Amino acid sequence: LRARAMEAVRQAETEQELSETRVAYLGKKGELTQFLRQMGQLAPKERPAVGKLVNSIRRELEEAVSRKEKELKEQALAEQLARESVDVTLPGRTFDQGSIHPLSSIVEQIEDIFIGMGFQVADGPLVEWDYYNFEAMNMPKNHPARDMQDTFYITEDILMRTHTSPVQARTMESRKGKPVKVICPGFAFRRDDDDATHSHQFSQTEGLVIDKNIAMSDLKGTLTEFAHRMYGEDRRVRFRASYFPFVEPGAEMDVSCANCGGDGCHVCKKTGWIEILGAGMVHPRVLEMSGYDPEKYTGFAFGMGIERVAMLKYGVDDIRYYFNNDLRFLRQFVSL
Ligand code: FA5
Repeated sequence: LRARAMEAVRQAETEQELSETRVAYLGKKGELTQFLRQMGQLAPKERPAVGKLVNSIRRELEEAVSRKEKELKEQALAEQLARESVDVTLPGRTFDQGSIHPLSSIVEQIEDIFIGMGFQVADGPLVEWDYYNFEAMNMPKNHPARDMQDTFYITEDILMRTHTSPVQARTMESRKGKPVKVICPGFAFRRDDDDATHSHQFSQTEGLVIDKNIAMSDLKGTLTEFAHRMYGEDRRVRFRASYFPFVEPGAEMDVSCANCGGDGCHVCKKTGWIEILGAGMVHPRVLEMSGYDPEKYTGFAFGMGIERVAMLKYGVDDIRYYFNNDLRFLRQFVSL
């Protein structure tokens, strides 16, 4: 019995098996316990010796069981540790990381350049009164220049702004006749057909400087400096006379094409130049309507197309890439 019991303990492979073995020999109905119960049937003088023997077997068995129990526990722990161990040499799981959209990055660069020249950043609503979008910009109702900027109307008097110029009038009103030096980046909307260089929703940055003795040379100097800081000192700029009802005189600024270096290619439509903004000296009527005395103050304003600035900077030849959310396009800008 002793040998059988010890062998059973030795062979137990799990704590469950060990516990079953212990019950089988040492439990209330276990073999060894039964044996002790039958002691009454022995002759009285044999009882002490047999009792001693059985008790010593019992102790030995109990010790063997607890040793084995410890052993099995350690083994289970080792197995669990092995199972749960982390292989630090395995390649990590990659996860997609977002990045700044190239247009947002361009806006930040534009803001940095102008803030560096002493400008503040102003803001205005996208849904705008006809008054600020057109009338305060010297385009009364039925003015033919309104046709150049057909828009989406909400009501007869409320529309999606067609340019960032209404922020000029709003800023002048809030400054109440004091000097102004702001840029205002934001969305604009037009009923233009979408193509490689036009979108029905796009972004502009307005600029407005009003003070005493502001001249056309300030406009040219500021915008030339902007182009050099944005594109590099080697890029050339040129100003062409143009017309906008809210400035006099008006101009447009072109930057030499980076794609062909000015020789002419498909990006610049073979001209060597790309137009990025409209500008001019603020019209006296516009100053007057927003509470400034045109005899005392002069100013210049400009409005640049942010997508155009970005296309020129990154050599992108279709504006629609900026809005399609194609990850193959956007991932090229993750380092911005
Ligand atoms: C204007 O919007 C004037 N408000 C700019 C201005 C401001 C002139 C202050 C004088 C003084 P224009 O319509 O040309 O002008 O637009 C300016 C720029 O916005 C364009 O050079 C172009 O880069 C961009 N732009 C205009 N329409 C679109 C369009 N549908 N999609 C993408 N960019 C556009």
